Amino acid sequence: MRRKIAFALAGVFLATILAITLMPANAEAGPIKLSYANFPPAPTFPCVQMERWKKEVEARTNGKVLINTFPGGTLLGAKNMMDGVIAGQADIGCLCMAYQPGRFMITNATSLPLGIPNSLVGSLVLWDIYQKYQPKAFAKVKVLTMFTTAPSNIMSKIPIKSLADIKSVNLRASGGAAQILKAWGANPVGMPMPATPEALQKGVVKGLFSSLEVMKDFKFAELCKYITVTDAAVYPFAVVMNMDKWNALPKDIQEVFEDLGTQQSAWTGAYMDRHAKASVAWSKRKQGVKVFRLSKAERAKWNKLLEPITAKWIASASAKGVPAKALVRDIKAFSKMYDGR
Ligand code: DTR
Repeated sequence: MRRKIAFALAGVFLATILAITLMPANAEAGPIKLSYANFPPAPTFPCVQMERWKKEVEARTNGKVLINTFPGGTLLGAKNMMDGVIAGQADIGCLCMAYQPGRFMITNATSLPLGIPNSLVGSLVLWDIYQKYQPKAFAKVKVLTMFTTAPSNIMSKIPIKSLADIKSVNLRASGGAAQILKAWGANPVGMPMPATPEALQKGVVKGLFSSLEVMKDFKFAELCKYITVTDAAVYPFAVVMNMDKWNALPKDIQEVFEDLGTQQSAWTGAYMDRHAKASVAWSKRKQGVKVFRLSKAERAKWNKLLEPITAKWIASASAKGVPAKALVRDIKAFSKMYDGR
């Protein structure tokens, strides 16, 4: 009897050891955890799209992947996002490419004044441009998605209805958009978006040039009581992942991320367009903001001043080896295609 019990116990012991050694490594290690850094505050659109992506990834991988999000520059800031992800300080990061104009010349061409009508079209155009041209600037990372803002407009503390009104006014803008303001005679002051609330409060600038959802998300409508509709240029964004972390992902997880690339671009574009409209409505209703539309004649004058910008950019970018002419042609053609014109 004793021997039988001893055998049975030995059997259980062996089975347990076997079960432990044969258990797949992943089941022991638990879910794959990835950090995702973002530079602006949580309620703003880059972070809203980040939370949406996180939710989709966690659902589509049945919890095999967990995304830890870090909004508000808590892990990486606006200007060290790309290098921070390359160095592995964050696994994933969201960056505004316009803040480093020389580094991302190909994708930043989408911020030229080429008439991209909205964020949905801009986002799909940018994603196609990235895929077609495969810029070297992204060779050290895996690009998960790209999207753009809605077109930029002037938000200001003083009414701006004409070129005379905008002359020498300090307005905040970044990247290529600064040239647009300069062409209109304003005095562009460059800084990333998270630095703008303080600059407005301190009076360093009298307004800014950006997509209009920021009137609500940053409460700029409390200070800027005027909007001048210019619908002039979009700002491009990218979401990038550390290359080693990407290479270490199982194939089925990589597929989930890749499937989300275009979908996330379109989702963010549509969200941005909806939200910019809601922000203007809120600004008018709750904050008494006035919206100016330039007369046809005035608008023609403003547009005329922007014409040399693209030609000048083509000349200087071509000199640096960028296929600038083809790029501008493609951006215009893709934009028409997605806009259904
Ligand atoms: N227009 C760009 C980018 C931008 C637009 N909305 C937000 C919100 C949060 C951060 C950046 C942006 C800009 O003016 O910086």
